[in-house]
Amino acid sequence: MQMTFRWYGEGNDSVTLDQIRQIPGVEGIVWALHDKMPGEVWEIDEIAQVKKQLDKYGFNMDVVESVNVHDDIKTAGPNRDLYIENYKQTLRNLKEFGVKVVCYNFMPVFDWTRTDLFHPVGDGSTALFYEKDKIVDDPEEMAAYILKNCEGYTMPGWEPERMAKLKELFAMYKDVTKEKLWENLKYFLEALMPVCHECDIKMAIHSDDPPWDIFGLPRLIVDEESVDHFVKLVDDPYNCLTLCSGSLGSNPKNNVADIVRKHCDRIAFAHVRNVKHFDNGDFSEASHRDCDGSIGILDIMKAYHDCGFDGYMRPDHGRHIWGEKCRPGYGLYDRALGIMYLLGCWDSLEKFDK
Ligand SMILES: [Mn+2]
Repeated sequence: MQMTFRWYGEGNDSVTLDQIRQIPGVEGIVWALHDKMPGEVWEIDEIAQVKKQLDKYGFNMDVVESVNVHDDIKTAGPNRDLYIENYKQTLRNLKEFGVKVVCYNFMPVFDWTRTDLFHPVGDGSTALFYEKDKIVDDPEEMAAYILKNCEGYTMPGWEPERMAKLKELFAMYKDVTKEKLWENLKYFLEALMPVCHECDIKMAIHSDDPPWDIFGLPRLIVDEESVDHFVKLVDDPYNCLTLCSGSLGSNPKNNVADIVRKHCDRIAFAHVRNVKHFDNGDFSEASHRDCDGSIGILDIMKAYHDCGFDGYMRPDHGRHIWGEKCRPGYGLYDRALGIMYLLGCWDSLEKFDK
């Protein structure tokens, strides 16, 4: 297992590489070109700038999160082949820098969704929170809330320009049923696989967050059955998963450790975080410690260890603690604590569970 840390880039993150270097065990930075719109080619000179920044600290840039997929690809729109060609070119350019895994998602309209970005946890810290009854029929209200509360950061998938076109986006997806979305995903991946082989880059889809349909929009990667379907849809070792324990674990019916055991060979990138379920279907993000949440972090880590997982891992969202001002979910302190917890689990397993 190789531990990584997500970083939003110079001038775009309250956390610095200098700080990340002081967290034990971090080998690579999970990065992206955040100024790029979906569908644009990531150019060599732009990638080279990030490489230069990471090289200074000895971090690898093996994992990209995310190269976003254009809506024309998700909806089979008129320019989908053009955008797929652009995506292939981006993969070829990333290969020049040794990139091994590209995380992406195939969620319609919205990326991850929460109803409160700074919900009190009860100990003076705050965390991302999802109140089921608030996600009913007004996506614009929710988008306005997210934009107002993101501490001045642009959140991937929630760019103000994109949210301004919400009605248009919903219209684009009007006829995209779940079956059609699966078909469009298959078309996209089948087109990319030869380039992935040529470049030795794994495409790793992120689980949908939350793992159920919202505002009438279909969501694909939501449970064990859909993960089974996904790996068979394009049965290729380069067609992989970013298995996000927090996303899948938001549904109490999902047993994430079971999914890890079943599909470990197709998990290229592991997001590990904890979620606390409430009886009414709401959930709160929690510290990485097993007993602070509901999804069984220890079982998940043991499953990865038992399977000999040698892919990339990162702590996922953290709480906002010690008064830190940061991008929601992406502060330094709680994610650093998360890493120490995950590495503590891993080191113990390595030593005592051979
Ligand atoms: Mn995740």
